[in-house]
Amino acid sequence: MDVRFTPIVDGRDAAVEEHTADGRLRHAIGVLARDVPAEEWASTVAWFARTRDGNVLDGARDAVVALGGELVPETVRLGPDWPEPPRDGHVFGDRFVGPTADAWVAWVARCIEAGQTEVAINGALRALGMPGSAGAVRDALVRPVARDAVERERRLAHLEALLDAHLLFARQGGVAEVDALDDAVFFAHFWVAHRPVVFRGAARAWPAWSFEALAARFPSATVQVTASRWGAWWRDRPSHHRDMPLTELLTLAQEGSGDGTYAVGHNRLFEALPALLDDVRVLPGQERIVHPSLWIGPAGTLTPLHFDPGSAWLVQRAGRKRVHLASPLEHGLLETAIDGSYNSVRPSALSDEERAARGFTTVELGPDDALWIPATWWHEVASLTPSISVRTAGFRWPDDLAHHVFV
Ligand SMILES: O=C(O)CCC(=O)C(=O)O
Repeated sequence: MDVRFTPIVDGRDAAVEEHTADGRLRHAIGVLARDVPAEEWASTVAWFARTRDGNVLDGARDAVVALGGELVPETVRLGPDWPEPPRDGHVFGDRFVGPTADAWVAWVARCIEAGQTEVAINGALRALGMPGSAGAVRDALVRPVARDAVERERRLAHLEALLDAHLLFARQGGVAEVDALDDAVFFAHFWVAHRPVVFRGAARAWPAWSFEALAARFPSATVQVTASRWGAWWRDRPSHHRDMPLTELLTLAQEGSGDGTYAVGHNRLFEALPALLDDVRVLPGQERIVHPSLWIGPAGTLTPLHFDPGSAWLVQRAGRKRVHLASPLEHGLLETAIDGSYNSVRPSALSDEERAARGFTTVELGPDDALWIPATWWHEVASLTPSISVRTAGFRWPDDLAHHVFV
């Protein structure tokens, strides 16, 4: 919409010229000028200012109305001496929310810094459709709160710039692969940088596992599997669980396919098979094994895109898996998040180009390869063949995000 206004002519006299020289009026003109030539606004604003002693912009606003015009806040453009007012809102659920009160307070403080007067700022707020914000001006004048807001805004802009720079970096780097890794290198290059790494052959020295060997070793064990991981299954895990003999699961894993029967992380398999835990060794960065979980399933399992609050090594003990990873800096993925840590995006269903555009990197794990998944990194995991994997935590350094450089 436009500001519609028919300029008056009868107010243009010497007195009007005198008033337009007043700095306050120039502000008023700056506030109101958009599609109408500045001189015409000048005469109108000055004319009304002359007839009223109060807020020049009140007068200007009245003038617009009196003359049958309409002042639409979005079309108001402030003059060059004014900081850009907050305009952008954000989408919250399915609602559009305008700029926050904080943003307005910060803007008022910037206006003061720019030398605008209280009267002019109040007028500008009114013209911008924020008539209730006079309190913000008073706040900004008498309290440090607004200056703090300015500082916060600057800091936020700085952090956003940093985030984008890191994002660029994260996208360029891909996921590193190494054949050897010690604690020091792991700490300096991956833990601190909060970057995943594939450690090829990491579990080569562990006792070998195979479907047949596990079946022979634990012939009477019963394990819990997750059946039918459809919809938001994670909201009610127990209803998707069922018990089955380990030997049956191992046979099914080798002969079947799909996501219908999969022993996933919450299955307490290591509680059922404590002897198996003795075969699990620490990897770089770990001082002991914490939260071990065992994943056994056929080709075709698909763990949807999600992130975990703690870092972990995902170790492939038999078969192959494909993992699509994305950095937590990929803030676009926050828009499609479900229940916080899951996501409706299915990277495996996207084309290579779409995946790259969303910042995904893909790695494949073969027997005894391990992938370090840093806390909060998005990952979707698909098994390409019958598969046995182990996931462990227990790192030497607190897995709290303050220890990573990005936060
Ligand atoms: O292997 C899988 O299917 C999922 C593993 C996973 O999500 C994890 O280790 O965090």
